[in-house]
Formats: sequence, structure tokens, C-alpha cells
Amino acid sequence: MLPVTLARFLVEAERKNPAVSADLRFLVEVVSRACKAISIAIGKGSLADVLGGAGSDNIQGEAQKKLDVISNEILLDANEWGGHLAAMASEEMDGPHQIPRRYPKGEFLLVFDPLDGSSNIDVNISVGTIFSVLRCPEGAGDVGEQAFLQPGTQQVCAGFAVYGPSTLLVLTLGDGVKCFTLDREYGHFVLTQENMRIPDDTKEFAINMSNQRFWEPPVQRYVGELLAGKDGPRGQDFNMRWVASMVADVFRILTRGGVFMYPVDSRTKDKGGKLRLMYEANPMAMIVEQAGGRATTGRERILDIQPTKLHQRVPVILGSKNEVERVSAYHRG
Ligand code: AHM
Ligand code: MG
Repeated sequence: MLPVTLARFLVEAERKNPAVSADLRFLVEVVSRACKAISIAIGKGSLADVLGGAGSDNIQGEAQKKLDVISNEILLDANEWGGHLAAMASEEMDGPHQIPRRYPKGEFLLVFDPLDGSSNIDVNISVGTIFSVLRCPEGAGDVGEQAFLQPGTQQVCAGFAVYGPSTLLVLTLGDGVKCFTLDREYGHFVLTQENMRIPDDTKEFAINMSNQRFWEPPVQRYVGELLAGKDGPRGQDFNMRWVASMVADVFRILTRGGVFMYPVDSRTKDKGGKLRLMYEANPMAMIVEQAGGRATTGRERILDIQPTKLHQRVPVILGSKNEVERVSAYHRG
């Protein structure tokens, strides 16, 4: 039997699920095409002079890499003309990107982190693209920031690509999590995992340990107990991984379980945390919950947060249900 391509999967999803409209199907296909183009650009590396800094900063004061800028452009170009979007927003742009007036507008808002894990680009480690789709509440005219400020529970769809040894696309349309692998010979994504599930329990955690001295007491306590292993209150050893590309860390958790933490700490308290709610936390939280895991700030469910600004940052603790619930309990206690 022929493999199920992303195109076929989406056509069948549209037939089965009234929530999947032709426009949503088209949107996901267009985003997947952009991810293919980004994957090709990343794969060329030094051969195409795409590595290194762009010489510019984004709105959040972070130095942009050339591939941050290239990936952002690829996603904008791919999505402007199709008539399926009302506007776009990205980690790399100051405010909403309007659809040029020469094109028709659609009902969806597309939000993305064009290249997650940028610090890993130049060292040949997996990076990715994260995206989230919302419905636009406004009518005609330009779309303002306010239209995007919807809690993660309103997401129609979320996904991420990982540009690693294989290029993967992880997708949820609100009924489970699928994984597609890019077949480089045929040039299309093929369904390779139909129902990704995160085990409730795990012996693996992911956190940047170099920030330990800045953490709040609940996270100190939790990680301290994991590090104590067999000799501590947990009575078992735990293993640690930290790729510093959220896409790779979350993919590992979707594959074999684990808990990922980028908690707020004394240095990031004023900003609210490190990771961005709209571009990183919300799409990943939707995917993780759809796979049976949990996603919290420690104090509240990420998907319930009412955003107050586009570039808002939040603490992120997500993954295997029982571990995330334990971290939340430590925050309450
Ligand atoms: P980016 O979107 O600018 O790449 O930043 C987000 C990334 C995440 O992918 C990753 O989990 C985290 O930043 C790593 O941060 P650190 O370098 O502090 O460990
Ligand atoms: Mg990112």
C-alpha cells in the first residue's frame, strides 16, 4: 500500500471532521511547504552562506541569525497569497503582519516561531519551526495585536517541524497528535506516527541546570529530589537531557516521555519567563495535552492563560502527566 502523505491525511481529515475546513487543510499544506523550504535552506549550511548572525536584533533584543530571518521570510511569502489568512505574527517581527491588499483575506491567524533553537544553528544541532492557528475575531480592515490575544484553548491547530537527522512535522488538529516524516526523494511528508502518546510516568527530565541558582524554591525542591536519585525521597535514579532546542526536547518527550522545564527565575521574573506564550508555550501545550501530557507554568494551565501582549513570556513545565502534576503540587505547597 502507498504511504499516507500529509496531503492525503488532510483530505481524509476534512471528510471525517467538520472542524477541518478546506481553508484549514490548505493552511497546513502551505505551512508544511514552507517547512520543506526551511529544511532545504538549513541543510545547505555553509554551502549557501546561511549560517551566522544577521547583524540585527528582534523586538525582544535578541540577536537574529541569518536563518531566523530567512525562515521568517519563507513563512510570510508562502502564506500571504492563498486567501486563507487574516494576518500573521512571529517571534521575529515587532507586530502583526498584514496580508497585502492585492490578495484576498481569510478567517485564520497564523502565529509562529520561524526557527526555534537558533543558538544551535551554527553547531549543526536540530532546530525547528513552531506554529499555532487561531480564528480571527475581527471583520475587514487591518488586524491589530488584540485579535491575537486569545487563550491557547482557542487554537484550531498547532504543530512543529524538527530539522534533525530526519525532517519531521508534528501536528494536532485537536484530535490527537500525528507525526509525518519528510521523504526527501519524493519531496512530501509521510504519516509515520498516527497517535503519539506521552507516558504518564518518566525517569527523564530536561532543564538548563546552569540556571539552578536563580530558580524558585518549588523547582529547586523538585530538581533536587530528582538529582538525589535512589538515595533521595523519589527512591530512583533520573536521567537528564537538554538539547536547548525546545522542538527536539518536546519531540523526545512525545516519543518516550519526560518532563521539560524552562521555569521563571530571579533573572527573568520581570519579563515573566524566557519562552514565548504565543509562539512556543501555547502550541507546545496543545500538542502535549493532545498526547495525554500536561503543560503548566507551575501555577496555572498554560492553555488557560489570557494573553495580554503578543510577545508575552511565561514559565513552561510540560510533559509526563504525573511529573508535571508533582511540580504543580510543589508550587501550591
Ligand atoms: P529561540 O526561539 O530564540 O531559539 O529560544 C528558545 C529556545 C528553546 O528552543 C530552548 O528550550 C531554549 O531557548 C534554550 O535556552 P537556553 O539557551 O537558555 O538553554
Ligand atoms: Mg523559540
